[in-house]
Amino acid sequence: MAEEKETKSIDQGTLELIEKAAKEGVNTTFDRAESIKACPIGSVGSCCKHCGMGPCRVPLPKGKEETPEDKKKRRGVCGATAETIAARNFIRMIAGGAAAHSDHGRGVAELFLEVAKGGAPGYEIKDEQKLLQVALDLGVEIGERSNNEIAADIGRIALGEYGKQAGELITLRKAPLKRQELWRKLGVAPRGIDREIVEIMHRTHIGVDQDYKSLLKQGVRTALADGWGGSLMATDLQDILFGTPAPILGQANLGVLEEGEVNIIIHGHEPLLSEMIVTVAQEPEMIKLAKSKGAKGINLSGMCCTANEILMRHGVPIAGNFLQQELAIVTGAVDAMVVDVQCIMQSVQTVAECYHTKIITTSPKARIPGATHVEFDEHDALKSAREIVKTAIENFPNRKGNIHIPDNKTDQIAGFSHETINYLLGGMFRASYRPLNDNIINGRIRGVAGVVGCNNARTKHNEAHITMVKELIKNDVLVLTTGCNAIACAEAGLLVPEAAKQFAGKGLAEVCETVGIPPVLHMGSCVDNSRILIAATAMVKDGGLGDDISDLPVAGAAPEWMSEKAISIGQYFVASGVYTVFGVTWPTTGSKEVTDYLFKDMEEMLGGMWAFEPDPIKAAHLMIAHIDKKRKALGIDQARERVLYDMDMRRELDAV
Ligand code: SF4
Ligand code: MSK
Repeated sequence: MAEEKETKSIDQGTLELIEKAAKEGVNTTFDRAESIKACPIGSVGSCCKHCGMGPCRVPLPKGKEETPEDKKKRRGVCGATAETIAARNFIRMIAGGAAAHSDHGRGVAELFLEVAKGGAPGYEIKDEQKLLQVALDLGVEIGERSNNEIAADIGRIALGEYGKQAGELITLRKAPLKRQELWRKLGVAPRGIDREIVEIMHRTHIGVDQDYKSLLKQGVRTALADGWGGSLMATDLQDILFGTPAPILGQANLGVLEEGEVNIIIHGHEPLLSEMIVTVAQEPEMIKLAKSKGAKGINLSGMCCTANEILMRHGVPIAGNFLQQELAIVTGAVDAMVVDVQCIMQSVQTVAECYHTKIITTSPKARIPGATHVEFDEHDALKSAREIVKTAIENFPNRKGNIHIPDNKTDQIAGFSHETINYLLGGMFRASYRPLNDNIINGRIRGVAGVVGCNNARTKHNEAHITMVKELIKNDVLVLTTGCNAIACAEAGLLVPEAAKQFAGKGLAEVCETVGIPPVLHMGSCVDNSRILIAATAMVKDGGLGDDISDLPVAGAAPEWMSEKAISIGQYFVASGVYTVFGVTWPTTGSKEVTDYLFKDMEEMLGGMWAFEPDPIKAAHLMIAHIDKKRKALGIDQARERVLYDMDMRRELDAV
């Protein structure tokens, strides 16, 4: 039993709850990952189901190299080749991911416009400085106009970017100039966000685009529309509405649940309603109501990226990441789990039925049969939030008594937005990335890695995340993190300044100690990967490390990815010039040509490329090798040796 447990997570509390679920006969994703074998076609070929003549499977020949004759036969009923099928499937993943991020961004833009027009009571513009910055970015007149007038123009322009038909996205201008020129030259500068996503769906319909290179190019254009468009605007507008994150202390892991309090978990991705729930949960009448039901108070916590959003701005603790969502309910202490969109397992409802937990869906786009639905009304968000909090409180007396909350939680410092890093490194009056660049040039920091992405039930929970991040920081690579990787790092105690001394290499530890930062910087949720793009751009602009993102000693990774959003994120990192390594599995192994194009040719085109390596130590060393390659190209690979010269060596040099 002990051996079996160890294969499922590196986290003690998670293992305890997997065992509790098993004892109580509750089926979880960990069980299903064992009983449902992944369809083998993913690793031995490709499969298309884009029309009623299929599904068409085009497997690789068994146990031998593919010959040109084999290749001719590897076609669907319509004649589509294995390459076309692999590329179509890959970019449909990008379309799915970009749609999810961008629809999130659209929702924020719609609310933003309502707030500016005074139609969304309870919300206000919290960050005036960022409002003005975004106004400048989008070319909105500032003058003597009120914040609401400026915001209304920003909201209208942002919404327009989704449906724009021609030209290019305004926010592409935030990228380094050389990068923008490259995108234009290659014809991959996105026009409108929705247009690029729709075009993928059109091109991948039977009988349309049947050239894998052309298909993959549209994948690049759409991913750029996500990273530098929809996601970036979601981050910017959320910062204006809810405040730009600054370093804040919080806690993480299932141990943040409180047995004596009404536990409400906010799960999903959009902070629009959860911001209001944070406010309402602190209202004296709500606390009084909770006490009248026998609870000591109300304990709010988060799950997945909604968790990251409310942690970054309010210090609300995080109960767990993707693979811990069912287990939180298995504690028996969750009175309500409030969900919006993305990464919510449908099985939270079936698990909840074994306990007393109420699953409350809130988005008209995401319903779950059996769940309670309280639709988020942005025109009266406080009312929706109060109804939800009340539902949770009323449910507190229904607990069944079989409660077990693991005793594990860790401290974490989150809130490292681009603006914060700028300020922390350079100070209020000379905010800049100069000290970071200087420390990269002098070799104390070897490079920077963005490590992000999901959990995947096909691998041991959090193991690859933590193994990779520890290996990187041990080798003096500063890690920027978002999403479920950030939560894994928090749970492993890597998001506190003391972690630098314990886990980081000497150079990185020295810098972290001087600035007072952890060696792993939590930058937010999945849409906040745009913050990493902006940080990379700031490094380029500060000088000394080349004139494009592809010149920087940086790399990206998603060691436990599973969602289509991760593929879109990976592709926009690659298209921005970043070497990006994914773990677990790779979706185009059914076609050598398509895989080679992504893994090799893209570097020539874009300066960034994909790689696949499921072993997290090997993957970390692929990233370090890339970082070293870039250091060499910049001529800063010898910097370390320079500082090691002692007096004798200097005298020797003088004598020459
Ligand atoms: Fe088969 Fe072609 Fe239809 Fe795909 S589009 S299912 S390859 S016939
Ligand atoms: S929540 S997309 S499992 S990171 Fe953003 Fe985690 Fe991946 Fe969802």
